Amino acid sequence: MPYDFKKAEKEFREVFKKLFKAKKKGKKFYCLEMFPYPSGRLHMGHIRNYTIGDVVARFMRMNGYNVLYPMGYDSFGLPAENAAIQHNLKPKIWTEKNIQEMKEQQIDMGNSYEWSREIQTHKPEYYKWNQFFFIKFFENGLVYKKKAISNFCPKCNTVLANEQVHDGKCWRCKTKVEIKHLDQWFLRITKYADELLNDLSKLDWPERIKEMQRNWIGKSEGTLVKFELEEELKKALGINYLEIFTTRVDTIFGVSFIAIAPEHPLTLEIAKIKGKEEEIKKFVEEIVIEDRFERTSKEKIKKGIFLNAFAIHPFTKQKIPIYTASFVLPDYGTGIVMGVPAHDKRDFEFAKQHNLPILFVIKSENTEEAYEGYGKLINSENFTGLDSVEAIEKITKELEKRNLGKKAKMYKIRDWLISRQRYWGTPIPIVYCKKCGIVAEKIENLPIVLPEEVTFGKGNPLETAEEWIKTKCPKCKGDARRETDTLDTFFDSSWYFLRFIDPKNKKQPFNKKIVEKWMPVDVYIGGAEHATMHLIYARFFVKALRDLGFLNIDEPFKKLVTQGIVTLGGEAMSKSKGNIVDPSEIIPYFGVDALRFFILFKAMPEKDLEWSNEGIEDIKKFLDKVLDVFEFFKNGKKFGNKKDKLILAKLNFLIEEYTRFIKNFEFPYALIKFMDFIKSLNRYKEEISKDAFKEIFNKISLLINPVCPYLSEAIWKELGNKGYSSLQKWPKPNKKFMKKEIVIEEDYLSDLIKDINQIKKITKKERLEKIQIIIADEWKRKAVRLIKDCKNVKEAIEKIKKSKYKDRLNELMKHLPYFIGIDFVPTSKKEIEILQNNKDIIEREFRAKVEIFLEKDLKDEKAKKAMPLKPSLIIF
Ligand code: ANZ
Ligand code: ZN
Repeated sequence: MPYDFKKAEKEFREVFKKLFKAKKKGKKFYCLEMFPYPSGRLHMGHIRNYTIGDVVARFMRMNGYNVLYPMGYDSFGLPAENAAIQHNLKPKIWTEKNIQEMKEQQIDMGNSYEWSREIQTHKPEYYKWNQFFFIKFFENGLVYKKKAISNFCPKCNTVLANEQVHDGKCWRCKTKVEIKHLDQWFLRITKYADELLNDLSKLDWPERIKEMQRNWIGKSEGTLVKFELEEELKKALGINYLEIFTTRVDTIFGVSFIAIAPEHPLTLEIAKIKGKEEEIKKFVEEIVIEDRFERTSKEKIKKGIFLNAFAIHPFTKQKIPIYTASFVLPDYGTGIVMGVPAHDKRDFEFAKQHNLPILFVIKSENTEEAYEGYGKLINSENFTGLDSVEAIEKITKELEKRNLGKKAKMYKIRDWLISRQRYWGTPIPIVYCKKCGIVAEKIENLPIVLPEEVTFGKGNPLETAEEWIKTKCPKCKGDARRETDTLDTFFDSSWYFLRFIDPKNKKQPFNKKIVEKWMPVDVYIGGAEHATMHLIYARFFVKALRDLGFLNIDEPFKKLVTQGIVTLGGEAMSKSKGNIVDPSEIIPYFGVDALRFFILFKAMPEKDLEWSNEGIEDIKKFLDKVLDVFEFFKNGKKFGNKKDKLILAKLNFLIEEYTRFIKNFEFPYALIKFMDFIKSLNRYKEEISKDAFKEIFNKISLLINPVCPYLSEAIWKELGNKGYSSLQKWPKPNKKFMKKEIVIEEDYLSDLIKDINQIKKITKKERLEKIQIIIADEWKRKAVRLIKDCKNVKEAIEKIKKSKYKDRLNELMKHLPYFIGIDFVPTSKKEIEILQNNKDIIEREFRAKVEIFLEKDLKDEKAKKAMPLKPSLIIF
């Protein structure tokens, strides 16, 4: 009988909605998924994310933990505003309708969320605290306003943070970004660069994600070197040196030019002195609009202009020409570099263009191109002959002695640009007063609520809310105007996990004590695309809030699981590729449980998951089979008990292994074990007693709960149990039943049946007539016993080579990995006995005749392939 999943879903959906609550006491476990942007519909990526999370939450809850498992919506953001423009819908209405739809789908999925903690970031109750934090940051110098070269997306009509520019394009709409000079608000994330970097080592995160953060923070250790200016410039500029940052001070004897960033204030000043003002002004205008990515790429031709100026080499005292060049960025290092054409590709191209000397100072075979590696110094006065690493140290020391340089650390990470010229976000709680200047709102005036009466379509809609903009200065009560920029929505998602802990607090963003009890998040599950933005911002927020006294932890997310993407035809599902499988079209056919099972079974969480309709169909059939066996038990009149011992042993081994796999996030392995067990149960169902059956289904309904919550509850109820399986204790294996010698026979048999099926599939035989099973010789058993405790195949081979079996290594190679770590190798007599006992089962399974041979009794080449526990098989 097929499982009536629709009935179960209907019944328990309403139960799950209200069943789960974190308790006041007990060992805490905070399980969190990255909350979604309410686009309106769940896609497979969401489903995967939430299924993994729910397995963890349910498993930990059943294992006695006090689980906090909330859900909410990251509901500010551009799409709502674009919808407003396109469909003439208010962002709030559009957003809240989407949340409603998405939430219904999430409830369908049967997740064990505590819905009463739900957060929606567009609600004033929430964003009030964004404003509160903004003011606290402002008061403590962590937020500031400055005119800056900003990345501007012409399509989204707003500025973007550096992190939101990918390869020179807008992260959201892929439009090429433009560069603009604008007044913007920044969060001083750079203050925490070192700590953000160092604390990565404390985190149980995928190494890949940590590496991306390390690169993003981009710590670089090198040397600051002062190049003395020529006399004329010293006088005119009032400074004596140009300071450069280099990681390769070992190449200092190869310097043939110095280059200053076009936007660097010194560029124009020197140009003025040297009568090149007009030319340089034009050049700067041209360069400033190019993006960072192109400017620094090694492929692009580098533009530059000689400034008619010179500096003096700190060692050789030679005159070095000073240029301005596009590849030098104004906001990294000192914005000035020393050019070493022989050892830097960009400098090499630049030197060729400008006819500058290319002097090799690190030994290299090939002088046709730049050699960027380390090596032995040449042409470097006293330092000649040293190795790069040693030279860097010695040259830096020498410069220090002469007061011309010092060791230095630089970071690539820039302060986080948080202001956006858009409507659907948190209003920045700042007013501009003619008398007092930039003034933060008073805390008691919060929230500054987003006005509803605005006009969309051109520029920042908030600028059209004239009545709202007009306000009084909190300091002097005089006329003032509100800031019309809103906060980047990444601000909202940088602390939502703290609000979930204390979501209804009206007096504070959250209570410190309660937050300290629940934080950090024990497992955080989400997409790897958040490796830099969200996952750096949230870490920064926690550190900043710690320093302002709001909490006392250093890191928000102890363990991070980044799930792989869902693909179809090997490519990520996407609208543009037209290869989307919509969960809402899958669920009515196969049910929530089958979808969840399939997603967990098909791939390890971190790996990409290829969608397959046949795959989910198979899972559906499997779940029906579980129900078939269950029906058999419920309706059965006559039960045997010959296999009780065996099946109870198997059940308890399953509990042990399945639990271990789930704990380690190895869901596919857990589910393979589960499926194997059901196969055995089905095979022996006629010889299992009613009591054993009852015990088995009680345990099964619990084991399957995290994966298939609806099926779990349905079975639990049918068994006549009270309450809900979701709230029961996780089963423990009973050692009393776990006897290896009982299951070895059954394991042997199921492996053998699997192997026969495999061969049947490979040889494409519809029906089998005869199966010959050939048992391995006794000497192979001795050899295998010799290597079974080896750590790996390599070690096993070494061991055989040293034994008396060294000449027969080839004959032992088949299935060698299978024997590593195996705990029991039966004699050939025992194997024959097992086969004789179960011959009829195999014959029934394949409706074919079974013949059993000893390896030495059969002349066939295939017979030689027989190994202990892995007989050779010949089928007809
Ligand atoms: C001389 C030199 C010789 C360099 C050589 C490299 C190789 P990271 O590792 O990224 O920190 N640099 C410094 N400031 C720069 C700026 N504002 N814009 C563009 N490039 C800048 O790289 C440091 C290196 O990047 C520095 O070391 C400098 O070039 C360049 F054979 O100095 B090097
Ligand atoms: Zn004022």
